[in-house]
Amino acid sequence: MIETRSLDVTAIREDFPILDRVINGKPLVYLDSAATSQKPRAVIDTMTDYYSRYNANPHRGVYQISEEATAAYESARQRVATFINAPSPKEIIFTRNVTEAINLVRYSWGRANVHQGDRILLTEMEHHSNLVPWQLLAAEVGAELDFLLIDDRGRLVLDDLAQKVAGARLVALTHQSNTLGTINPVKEIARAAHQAGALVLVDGAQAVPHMPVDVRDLDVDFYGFSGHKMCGPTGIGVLWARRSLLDAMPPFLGGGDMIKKVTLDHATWNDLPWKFEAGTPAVAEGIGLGAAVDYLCGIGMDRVRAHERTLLDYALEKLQDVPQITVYGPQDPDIHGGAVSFSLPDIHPHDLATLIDQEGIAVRAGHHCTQPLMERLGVPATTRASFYLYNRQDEVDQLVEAIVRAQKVFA
Ligand code: C6P
Repeated sequence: MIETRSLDVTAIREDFPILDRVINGKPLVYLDSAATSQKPRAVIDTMTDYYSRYNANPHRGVYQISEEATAAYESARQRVATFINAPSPKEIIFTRNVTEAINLVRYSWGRANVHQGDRILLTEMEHHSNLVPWQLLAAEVGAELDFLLIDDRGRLVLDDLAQKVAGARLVALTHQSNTLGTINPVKEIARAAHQAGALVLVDGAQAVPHMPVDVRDLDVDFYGFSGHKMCGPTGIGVLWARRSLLDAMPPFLGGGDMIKKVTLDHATWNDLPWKFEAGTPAVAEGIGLGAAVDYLCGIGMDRVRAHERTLLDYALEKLQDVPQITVYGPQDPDIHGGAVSFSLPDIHPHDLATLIDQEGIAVRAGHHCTQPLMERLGVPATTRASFYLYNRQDEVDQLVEAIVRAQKVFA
């Protein structure tokens, strides 16, 4: 039996009120944190406190509660910067989610810097959020897309990395695959990309919630993630980018707060980061994200990663016991984060997920917004279980038992 002594999961679970829910007569087993994580009371209370005591439009009022809202929102930005070791909070742009962060780069940097005949290098395992924006940009400016392929264990094939990055304008890749769980060697790829003169954008949606991320150490150029997958609220995400890039980039959306001076026919831009934040921001959500960062820091991201690694290792071992199962992604837990996809012959993933739900266990079934990857795996969909800091080893056992019971229903 593998133990996860380093994290006090019993105490952590008390922080998450939703884990008291009973579903279909059974305690909720939540194994869909890759879709969205649950929220600790600290985050819920922080947002309630904002709405109850100092709800106001930030950056605009000279009165006390507006100043309080501004201070709390900007303090959240500072904590987010520290969390990913960004050199400055001015490089932290709040967006709605990682999808918007990537689209911001597409519209602002992409339109100004990617031209006809240029190449953008992606991977076969990208979420649609880090594929479709580049398809749209390529179609608009006449650029080309190229892809790093994966091997049969869901690892990027890097034998031809030097050839593929040569002449590329941008390399855009996920840090951790939401479907396969693969943790990609971002640092190595960034080094090769920079040597070839390409910039590097990383989709960190599945990495920042689950492992320590240091954008300076990774030495990438753009890094995006979503608050709702890291114990924070929906409606808030982050784009980090190098200061020099942000300074040179034109604004994304136009409107209030992103300007310095406006005349009838002209406008000048606000300082960073507000140049990229038009309109009233998601104040409660930003403050909530700050509370989520505090919560995760209090636990320690290295411990979160170690806990998930242990659960994943255990899950990979236990899933082997299920007859005829196909488990996707690397078998090495060092390069496999806390999400595991699998399929069974003759049971559609949706049917499997529905039967598992009858036991109170929430897993996701579908293409996970990675349709080209499904094509590569040769399946229309998979069932996916994803773990977080509040999951216990016995929940993995319950999942495996539920899968075996579902198999009997279809036998
Ligand atoms: N993946 C999943 O169940 P947004 O919607 O912008 O917060 O996140 C998009 C996104 C981008 N990249 C990766 C690697 C992701 O995993 C996600 C979200 C969820 O896998 C919902 S499809």
